Parts: sequence; C-alpha cells; structure tokens
Amino acid sequence: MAEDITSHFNEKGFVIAENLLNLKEIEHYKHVLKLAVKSRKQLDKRQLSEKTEYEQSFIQCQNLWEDFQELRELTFDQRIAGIAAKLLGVKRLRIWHDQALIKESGGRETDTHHDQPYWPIKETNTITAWIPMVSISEHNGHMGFFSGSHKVKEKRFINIFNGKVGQEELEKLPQLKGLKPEYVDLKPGDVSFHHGLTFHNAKPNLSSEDRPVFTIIYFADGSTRGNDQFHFSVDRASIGVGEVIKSDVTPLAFPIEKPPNRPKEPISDKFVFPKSLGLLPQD
Ligand SMILES: O=C(O)CCC(=O)C(=O)O
Repeated sequence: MAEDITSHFNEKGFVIAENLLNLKEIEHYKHVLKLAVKSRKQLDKRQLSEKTEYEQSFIQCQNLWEDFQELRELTFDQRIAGIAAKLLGVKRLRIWHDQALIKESGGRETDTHHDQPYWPIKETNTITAWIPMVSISEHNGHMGFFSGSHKVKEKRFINIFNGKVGQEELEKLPQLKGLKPEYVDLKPGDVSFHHGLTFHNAKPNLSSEDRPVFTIIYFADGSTRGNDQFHFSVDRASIGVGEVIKSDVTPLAFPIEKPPNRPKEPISDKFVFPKSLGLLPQD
C-alpha cells in the first residue's frame, strides 16, 4: 500500500490515506479542536457576512500545538508524519506549522492556489496533511486538486488574502493548463496529503454544519530559508536567509519518541491579540 500511495503522490501531487485514524480518535480531536478554536477566537464576535472574503473561506488558527497539549499529540502523530516522510522520500521531517481550517456553514469557496510561495522555504520538499473531523463531500467544502501541477517547479504567489482570485489570473498559469480539479470526498479517519507545489481549492460549505479540519504542514529537515518574507516559523527564531530552518518553533516531527515541549516563547505569548489577517490567536 505504501508503495502505491507514494507513486500516486509522485504522479498526482496528492493522495488519500484511508482509515489512518480511528473514529474514537477523530471524535476526541474534533472536540479538542473545537475548544481550541473557541479559545483563540473568543474576542471575534463577527457574523460570517461581516468578515473579509478570505475569512469567509475559513476560520484559521495556527500553531495550535504550542498552546493545546491534546492537539500536540495529533500534530506529532507518527502515523501521519511517517506517511508524509515516506511520500516526500525523506528520513526526517520538521513541523512548519499546524492549523485549524473551519469552513463555516455558508462559508465561501477556498480560492485556487498552491502553498509553497506563502512560506519562505527555499527547497520545495514540503507537504500538508489535511485531516477532516467529519465526512467531506461536495456539500461541505471538499478539496479539489490539480493533478500533476506540482511537477512544474515554479512558485507562483496567488493572493487569496484580499478576496476572490480572478479567473484570468489562473488561466495564465502554466501549472493549470488543460487541468480541471479532481475533487475528493473523505470519511472521518481519512487523511489527504498534498505537495506544497500542488494547486488546489475547496468548494463552499453549503451544509448547515461547520466543516472542522486540522492541517499539519511539514518540511524536510535540512531545508533553508529562501527569502526575507516575514513568517512566524522563521522570524521568531531569528533564522536568516540561507540558514538552515531549525528551532524549537519548528521542531522535528519525524521520527520522534514523543511530542516536543512547548517552545520557550509560544506564539500566543509573543503575539498577543494581533489584528492581522485573523491568522493567529484571537482577533
Ligand atoms: O481547507 C481548505 O478549504 C483549504 C485548505 C488548503 O488550502 C490547504 O490546506 O493548503
């Protein structure tokens, strides 16, 4: 099976690992994820319609492992990280960050993009595990992947943060030429993995329930900082351009015996109530 999913991943840039977690675990993580998001977003009283277009795609809370011990178990789960390492073909992985992506009931689509340009990592040995806490279908924000788009080794920054991305911009991308997204339905316990260069999007949530999802982003150990674009995962540790990305805010994720300790300066201590993008604690 592992061989199959690796060749599928290499060919398509995404793959599904079915039944990786059991239903009891998913029920547990669904509960703790809900509490974590509630805590981080306690000051945000806005209705969906009052949010920016970007925020109408999902409620986003990053670096939850640093603040919530029970989610740390998930972020550093060796079954998930082990598959991610296998898919990337590397022996050791680090955490870039984790996050909740809760597409609210009525939430709009997630615009087409790939992830790598959002991260100042020079090498492109990166992968995201996308872990739904409910069944995912066309009704509640399933993801669509542009199969093979990761093979064009070129980073294109798509600005999804300022509102809907124009079709004209997407049509010009060599990565998407002749491709349509392959939408993927998932059961609780399934985990999808996508490469940092794979273009993807997600459908709106037409259902009456929020779509709770937790994602974990990993990068190959030994990767270096590629540019000076600000990012919490390198700037908190003062990692300079060209230096190896290695600190207690991006700890080893695989292989490890047990989850790491909380970083010396956890994100919610250092960045209290930031009013930026709604990415981080509170706001
Ligand atoms: O969950 C979504 O709607 C989008 C997820 C995504 O873009 C990602 O995990 O890279």
